[in-house]
Amino acid sequence: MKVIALAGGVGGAKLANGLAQLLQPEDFSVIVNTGDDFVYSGLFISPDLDTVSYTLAGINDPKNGWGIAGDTHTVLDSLKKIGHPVWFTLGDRDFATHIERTRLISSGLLLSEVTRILTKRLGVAHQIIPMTDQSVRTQVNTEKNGTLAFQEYFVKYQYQPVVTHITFSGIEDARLSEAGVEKLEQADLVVFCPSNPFVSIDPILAIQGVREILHHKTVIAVSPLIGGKTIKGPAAKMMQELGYQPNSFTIANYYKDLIQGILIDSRDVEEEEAIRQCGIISLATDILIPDVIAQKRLAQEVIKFGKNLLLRNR
Ligand code: FO1
Repeated sequence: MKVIALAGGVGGAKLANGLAQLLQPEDFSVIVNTGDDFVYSGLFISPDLDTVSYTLAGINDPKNGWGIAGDTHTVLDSLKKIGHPVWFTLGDRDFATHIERTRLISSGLLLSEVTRILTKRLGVAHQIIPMTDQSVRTQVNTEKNGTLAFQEYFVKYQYQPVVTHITFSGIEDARLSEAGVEKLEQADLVVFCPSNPFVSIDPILAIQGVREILHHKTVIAVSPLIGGKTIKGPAAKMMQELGYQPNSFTIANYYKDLIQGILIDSRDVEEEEAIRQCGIISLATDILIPDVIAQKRLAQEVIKFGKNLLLRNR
């Protein structure tokens, strides 16, 4: 069975890591959101691509989920001392990734080619694919702070501004990367990772042609919410601000034209009936995956659930 995951940052990386532990590189790849990308001090930063890459390489910082474990901050501290504005934490080894990515992009390579080179150098066997080689930038429109670039909203303002709507600048001209088209078309099972639906999965789904491919696939999602709260990040807060009830039923309903199944947490078992009434099959299990053992266990359940749905769809 060939599986492809759609992922954002930390939550997505964790499930992708579990799947990568169980499936061979030819049977599993990940398409990653690049709407969070930005240029910081002239460097091309791809936070979600790096979070997924570092996690699959086993070098991610286990406390934050992003960045590299044990990284030092000499460059950042020195920048601060000489007056450089510092609102985004970059470790020294992480800086090396951004410098090299920027060099390779400036030499004319596509982001997907650069990602292939960088992940290979990290020893990642599975393919990590940026959603597009074109520039798409997530813009968060807020009640009091106007339009913010995603990292400004997320890191500089600590996702405190109230969100009114979200847009993906450049999306009209974006195309799924070549590797993305190939892997998505080959896939038997597509998994939406437990990532923020509005700012991690939606940018991927907004790319021309993606929804059309998915309409012919068996697709399952893993909820990013437990007991109405986000495991990490602003998904629940955003849902409330955008007029949704923050729960796993809302997630199922939000994806209902694309998914056939959803994994929710056992603590949300009472939402199963409402999910069933949307025509979606649910599986209630433990979806909290803080470590590799838990990531592998959930990935096993995802694969088994997906196989059952594939058999039903035949
Ligand atoms: N998240 C933060 O909350 N604060 C940071 O300073 C920060 C730095 C950072 C550096 C590199 C990287 O790859 C990710 C980083 N993140 C940071 C995480 C990132 O902003 C978010 O995880 C994603 O963009 C949302 O998926």
